Order: sequence, then C-alpha cells, then structure tokens
Amino acid sequence: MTKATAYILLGSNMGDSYRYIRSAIEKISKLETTSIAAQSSMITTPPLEYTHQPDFLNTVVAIHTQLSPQLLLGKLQEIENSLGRVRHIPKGPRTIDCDILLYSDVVCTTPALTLPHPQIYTRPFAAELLLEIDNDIIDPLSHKPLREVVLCHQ
Ligand code: PH2
Ligand code: MG
Ligand code: MG
Repeated sequence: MTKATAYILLGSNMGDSYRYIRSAIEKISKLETTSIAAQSSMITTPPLEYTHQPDFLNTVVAIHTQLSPQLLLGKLQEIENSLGRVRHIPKGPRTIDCDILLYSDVVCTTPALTLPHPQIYTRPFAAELLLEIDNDIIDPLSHKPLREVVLCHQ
C-alpha cells in the first residue's frame, strides 16, 4: 500500500512548549507505518480566536503514513492526552495540540474531522508553515496551488 502524505500543525502555549512539541514529534515518529518527512521552522505566534492567552509556539510536520485519517486522528489525541492535555476552555491554553491540516488530497467533513482543516485558510501562519515545507502543495478543494488560494484570503 502506498503511503499518504499528511501535514500536522503542532501548537503549545503552556509550560515548556518547546519540549512538548519535541516530545509530540518523537511520539508521532514512533506510530506504526509512520515516518516524519519534513519539519517547518518553529515560530512564536500571537493567539488567534481566543486571544486572552499566552503566545503559541507553532510548527508543522509532514509525515508519510499508512494510518487512515480517522486512525491518525485517534493516535494524535492519545499523544495529546499522554502529554497532559486537559480540555478546559475551547481554543484556550494547552500543553500540546496536534491538528491534521491535510491528508493527501482527502476531502471530508465529519463531526470529528474536517479535511482540509479550515484553519489553513483562516490562520496565515498555518499556511505559511505548510508552504515552507512544500510551496507547490495543491489545495484539495480548489485543485489550485495552495499559495494562490491562501493569498486570496489575506
Ligand atoms: N490554536 C488554537 C487557538 N489559537 N493561536 C495560535 N497562534 N496558534 C495556535 O495553534 C492556536 C491559536 C486552538 O487550537
Ligand atoms: Mg488547534
Ligand atoms: Mg486540536
């Protein structure tokens, strides 16, 4: 079976954010059939949406995997829980957040998972980190280069 390429946004704004993000990437690399293909730079970003919280440390990793999107989501939630993630305020402070931005060209809308992740189009830093890894990513919704699509949203 060929492997899918997925892009995961990691974010942290509680405790030792750098260490939480490193640990999450380490755990992702150990998931069955999964390897880390690339990592963007790590950047500090002002909080979006729920703004009364500390700045975030954010990075994106590209992975190759045979896990389905739903299985991958479940594994990422297990990793979040293992790193002390407690769900208090929606969009609020967290030790670690692992969001699937893209999973190959899959488009899906379920209560648990929306692909592509809508924040690609609404959070400039998410698109910026994705495009840093691969500037030629094709947007699965419009079938146009993502760099052109996100420019329209800025
Ligand atoms: N995640 C959120 C809410 N706001 N802001 C930034 N800058 N970075 C994030 O990762 C982030 C956020 C909820 O997932
Ligand atoms: Mg998130
Ligand atoms: Mg999340």
